[in-house]
Amino acid sequence: MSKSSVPTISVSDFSADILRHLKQSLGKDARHASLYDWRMSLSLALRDHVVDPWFESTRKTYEARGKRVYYLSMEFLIGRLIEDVAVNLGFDAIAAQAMQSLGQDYAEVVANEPDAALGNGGLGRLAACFMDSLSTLGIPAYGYGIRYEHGLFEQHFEDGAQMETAETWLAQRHVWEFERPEVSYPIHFGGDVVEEMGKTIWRAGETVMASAYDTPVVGWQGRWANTLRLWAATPTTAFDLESFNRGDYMAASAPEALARTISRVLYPDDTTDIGKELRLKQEYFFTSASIQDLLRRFLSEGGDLRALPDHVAIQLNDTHPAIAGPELVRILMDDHGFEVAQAISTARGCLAYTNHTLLPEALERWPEDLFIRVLPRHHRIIQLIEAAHLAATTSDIRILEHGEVKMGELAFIMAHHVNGVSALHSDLVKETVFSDLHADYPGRIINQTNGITPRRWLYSCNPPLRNLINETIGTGWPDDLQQLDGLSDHVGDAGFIEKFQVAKDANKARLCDWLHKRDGVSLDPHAMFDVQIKRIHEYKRQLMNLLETVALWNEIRENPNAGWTPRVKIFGGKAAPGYVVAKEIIHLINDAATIINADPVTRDYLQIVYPENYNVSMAEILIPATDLSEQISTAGKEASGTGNMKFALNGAPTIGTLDGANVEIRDCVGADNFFLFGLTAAQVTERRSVPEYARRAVEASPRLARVLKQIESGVFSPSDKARYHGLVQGLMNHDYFLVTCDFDSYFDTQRIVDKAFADQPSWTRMAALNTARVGWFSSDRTISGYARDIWKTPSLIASMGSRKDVA
Ligand code: GPW
Repeated sequence: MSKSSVPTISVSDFSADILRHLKQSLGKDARHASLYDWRMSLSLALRDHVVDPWFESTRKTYEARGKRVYYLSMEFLIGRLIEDVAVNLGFDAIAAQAMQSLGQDYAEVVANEPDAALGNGGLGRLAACFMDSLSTLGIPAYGYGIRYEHGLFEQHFEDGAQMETAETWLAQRHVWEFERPEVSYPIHFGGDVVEEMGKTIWRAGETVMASAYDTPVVGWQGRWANTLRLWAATPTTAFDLESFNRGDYMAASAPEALARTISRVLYPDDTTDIGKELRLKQEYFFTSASIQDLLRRFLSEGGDLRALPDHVAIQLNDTHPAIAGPELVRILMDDHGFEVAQAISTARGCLAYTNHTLLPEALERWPEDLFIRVLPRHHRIIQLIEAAHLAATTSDIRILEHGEVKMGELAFIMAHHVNGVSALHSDLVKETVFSDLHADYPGRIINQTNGITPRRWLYSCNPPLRNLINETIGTGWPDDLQQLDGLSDHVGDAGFIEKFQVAKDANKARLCDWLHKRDGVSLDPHAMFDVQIKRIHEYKRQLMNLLETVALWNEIRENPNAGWTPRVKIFGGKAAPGYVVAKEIIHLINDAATIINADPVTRDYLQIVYPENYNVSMAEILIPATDLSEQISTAGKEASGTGNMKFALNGAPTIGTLDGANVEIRDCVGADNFFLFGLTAAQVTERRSVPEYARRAVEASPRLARVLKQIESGVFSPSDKARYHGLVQGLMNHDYFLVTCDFDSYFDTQRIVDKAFADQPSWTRMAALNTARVGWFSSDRTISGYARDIWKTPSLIASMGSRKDVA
């Protein structure tokens, strides 16, 4: 790959750019500028330097006449962009110096940017990492999604309970995007389907417009930039003048309100029940707009639709855009005269599907009557797709069954490849949810283990470690992460280990400052920072972590002078607003924190903190400061996990189960550098068939029985002693996720962690080996795998030259 990391601008020139934007774009001078004005000016000055690589990439893509990747995703969990752009352009040091020369605190200006939180968790963040890697690798690609007016809700705690308020990132101007008023498409819903002169016609009942907003996504060293195109819903006619003139003002603005509702808000459910009509409309809205857009692009270049699969690779990020199959078939048949079989095979040639979960409650199914009401033409096309599938195989798997439309089956049947997101998960996809379809279409299911972008998740979020790595193995690693292997040669060097520890300590100090400023909370920087941050879900077992914390509290109280390793248990994460049990778990963690943190006997050894409103930007502070990474899901339930990779990369060993990508992380870092516990996926399945397995596990563990009794009897909820009665009874009677069965193994392994942490040099060596050995988990490696095995798209970067040539 071409290497050109030398920024092409001086600090004084860049400062002048910022001042020019302050004046011309913000209408302020330096004396009157607010933090917001400075942030906007800096962003605009950076954005100017993205435009040339963006145009150049577009031109190269056009000239190559090759294939483009279209990544369709309901979610892009982006976070802030200033640092991302500055780092990728090689402008990070210059931007900081320029702000300083203007009398501004760079970190403060950067932190003024609201997170773009257009996603719930792992699936959305993966899409954002993939966009970064697609650009870094120079693969022509578009991300397609929804421009939600309100991103993921903001969380705050009232007496320990989660409360939600609307997120309002678009209340301020979003500087990174370019509005494209000329790019808009009609999206139809409802109505009926009629036959007229041998033609099938969909007479829609309702139409909204999808309008494009483009954000350039620049890759490492500015060598390439792709586009993230997000769709906003707008009415076909802004205003019903007739109603207005009658004086009916509500009716006059009704069409506008109705249309805009579609892109109003991100559904806050992460791997939990969904199935609302508006959600189906959102899915079809952005999928149809994206398909219309890519077809327009293809046809405008003079393409013959029969050759579409040679030019278009559509990746479905889970089943949320699975309607892409029927939509493409519909357009090929109804608008371009394709026969059914030809339309289906052409569409399949373009489509691939990524499965991200085996949890039954997250596998999308729509009531058939609702589906017919919203998408009558697509329902008929699904019947045709199902018939073709049944005719071509000996299968008895259907898409339409028991009055439901099964989107997983639809996506599978319409895709040329289906991939899981970790080795274990892909095996389970073959063995469980899609075993029959796997037999019908052998070879269709493949694996692409997830990855994370090392630009955001090491270079940018962890300056102390970045600098140490640079001085130890050079600066080639951010786009070739396997080079971190080179650190292995240094872990035997006491001087290197010392420096690694200094870097970790600096990150811990940064977290302490941040938390103290934000929440007034003080932490002991010498304690082990034990961190579990992710969405709150029963299968992720935050509850098991809390139970272990209470057990530890009990034991410290009984024997305060036993030489305990001080720990801070840090939790972070949101619960879906309708997920009652997850909200109870949050409440319990906060209640336990109140009691335990106030205990003078244990105060020096144990503290619980749960900062409100966990998001991408908080992760960027927490992860580099972490000593121990909690990846403790019930084996077989976490498809991959990606936080697990971020922690290991930043030098935090894992305590975890053999689940998702934990398995591959452990293979890479070595069993000695990973704290394994718990049942395997096979043992989990087996255990569930044992009668009363939870009750037995509790009876066999006095330690656990005591903790459950404390919680149930109101030790942590003195003002409402029955508060956790249901939660504890639920564990005793159902415990589907085997918290009780894995508890002892988890507790015992935590005591091994205590001992290991007490030997600081040896712990730090383990931490350094984690960093050295997880280079494989770069999303560049993942995207290379998709490009090679699924899309068959080459990189166009070699043909592009260095950034200097294009500047
Ligand atoms: F249910 N994931 C997620 F599969 O964050 F669609 N949200 C979701 O709605 C789903 C999956 C879905 C996560 C997985 O839980 C996690 O294990 C995985 O690492 C991540 O997707 C990216 O593949």
